[in-house]
Amino acid sequence: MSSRGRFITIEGGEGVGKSTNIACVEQCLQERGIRYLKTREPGGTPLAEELRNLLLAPRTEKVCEKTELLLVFAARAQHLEQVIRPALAQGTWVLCDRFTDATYAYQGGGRGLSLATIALLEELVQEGLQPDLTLLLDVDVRTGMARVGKRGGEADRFEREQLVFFEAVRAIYRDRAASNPARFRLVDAGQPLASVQHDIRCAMAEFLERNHG
Ligand code: Z5A
Repeated sequence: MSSRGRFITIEGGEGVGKSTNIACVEQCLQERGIRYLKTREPGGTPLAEELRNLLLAPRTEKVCEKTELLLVFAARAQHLEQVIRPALAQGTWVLCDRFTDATYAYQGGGRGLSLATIALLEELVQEGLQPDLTLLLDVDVRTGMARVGKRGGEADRFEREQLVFFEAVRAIYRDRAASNPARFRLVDAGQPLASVQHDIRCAMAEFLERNHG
């Protein structure tokens, strides 16, 4: 039986460059010949992608904070059972664009829901499963928002939030990284792209050294 795969997540607030940089993480895995699966949250299965669409679509009806939280965890439960756990059990590594740290940051920090409530749902859905490595891309909020503005396209329900929301998101992300240094690697995403990718490669090299001898 092959050994359990490793679970890597990439996180950050608006405009940190997750989509741009996830390819760099993939390249590190490919160079080592590691079998991996790239996925994302909310989403990753047909049902969870439908829930993602419900979550992100701008709408006139106010979405209650608890409704949002439950939708996020409903999508996660499906994703874990259908995709993440089976892959890890087969020895496939999982690279996930956002996971539960985003829930603490967006629904806890941004929406102001209790972190203890989030922890309860986390335990219910994850039963102790945590990422092995979380790359947190961090940039000051104004810079990130300016990048998203330049990228263009129609803003989703989260992207329509204001500075104060994203400051709260960033604060929770940073707190979580500071209180869990064994799992998190904080990357300064305000640097030029080449420097960001250099730091990601260093973080990955260190992790691979320990996890893929
Ligand atoms: N959400 C939630 O509320 N609760 C949860 O539990 C989860 C999620 C899991 C969708 O996520 C939403 O779901 C998300 C939170 C919520 N909120 N929003 N919005 P998503 O991950 O799909 O959405 P996103 O944040 O928009 O991700 P993204 O598309 O990866 O955006 P990004 O991080 O900003 O990445 P980017 O498109 O690569 O970069 C933005 C621009 O900056 C782009 O033009 C780049 O060329 C540029 N860029 C990137 N890096 C640099 C550097 N270093 N210098 C200069 N310019 C750069």
